[in-house]
Amino acid sequence: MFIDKIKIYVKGGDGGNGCIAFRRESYKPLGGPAGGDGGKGGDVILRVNPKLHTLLDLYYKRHLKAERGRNGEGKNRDGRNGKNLIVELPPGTLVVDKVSGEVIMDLIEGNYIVAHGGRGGRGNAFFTTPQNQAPEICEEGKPGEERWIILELRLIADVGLVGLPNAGKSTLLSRLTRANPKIASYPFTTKYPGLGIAELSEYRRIVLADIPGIIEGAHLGKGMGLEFLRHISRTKILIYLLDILDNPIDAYVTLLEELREYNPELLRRPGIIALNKIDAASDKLMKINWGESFTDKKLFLISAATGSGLKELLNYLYKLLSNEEITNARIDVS
Ligand SMILES: Nc1nc2c(ncn2[C@@H]2O[C@H](COP(=O)(O)OP(=O)(O)OP(=O)(O)O)[C@@H](O)[C@H]2O)c(=O)[nH]1
Ligand SMILES: [Mg+2]
Repeated sequence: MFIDKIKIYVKGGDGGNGCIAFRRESYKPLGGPAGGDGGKGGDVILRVNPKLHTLLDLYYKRHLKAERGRNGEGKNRDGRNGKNLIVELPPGTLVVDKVSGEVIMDLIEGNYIVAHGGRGGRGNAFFTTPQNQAPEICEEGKPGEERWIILELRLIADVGLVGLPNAGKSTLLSRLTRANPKIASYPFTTKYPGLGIAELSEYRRIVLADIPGIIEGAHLGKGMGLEFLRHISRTKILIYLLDILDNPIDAYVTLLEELREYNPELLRRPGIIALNKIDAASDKLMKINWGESFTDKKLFLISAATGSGLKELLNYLYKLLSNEEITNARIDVS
């Protein structure tokens, strides 16, 4: 199961209560106040784990509470702090407040405290003053913060593959990377986005994202819809992958229309066009001057099946990616 959006409840631990106590010592008629402070409640901490690629773990556990602080005790013993609860998430998880709809955090790396534990209450020892040597007051611990949040995964890839079903997106991914996506001659073979890493050399690598096929009307929910497009919302480059055997010009127009419906910004993203399956194309098809039809982007003729044209494609992608003006789109955190 691939889970890429989930609603969870998080709560920091409550603070422990302070304590009212007095020292009893045999050689002193009256001991001083000796109530310890309550411990602080644990925080709920979101932590990025680059090895994770789905939110699946959270699917089974959607209420997450950190430990409460222990109460203070006599003999000035402070209560132990509650343990933090660490929630591991894949890189690229967007954290949204459910109530306000506000983006709290775009988790790319590191940690983030999403619900603070409550402060511990102070024991009566704290309230001793020259005027009041035996205070009979203490504080209760503060409750931990609680909130509902929505976690939304957006894969972080350099290049996103967009195309109609059966264009050969998964075949291309499997050819360029070690990823092993399902490939078949029926539409919508790919149901979930997947990533692969193309290694050009030791230091030159490109992360590619394969997503489900897009059809006309996808923005109205047809086929697999367009929800998964959020996974390419961060990519720096799009490859429009078109089946040369199956009206590539119409396919391209459909793709542009659907992407525009989803987010017009995607159309401004640097892109290239790859006409796929040239191994199976007739001489007639191969003689067409495709460059005249696709003038807005650089065009490649390739075969994901035989590998023809892929070296040039990768090198060009790498050159584009090295251009510093192109950076991963980050999500605005307001
Ligand atoms: N002859 C030929 N067939 C190819 C080539 N690339 C892919 N195919 C075939 O096209 C069919 C669809 O390939 P997929 O890689 O599953 O296509 P997809 O774009 O991922 O399709 P969806 O996941 O359904 O959107 C499969 O039968 C592949 O074997 C190619 O370069 N040449
Ligand atoms: Mg596929």
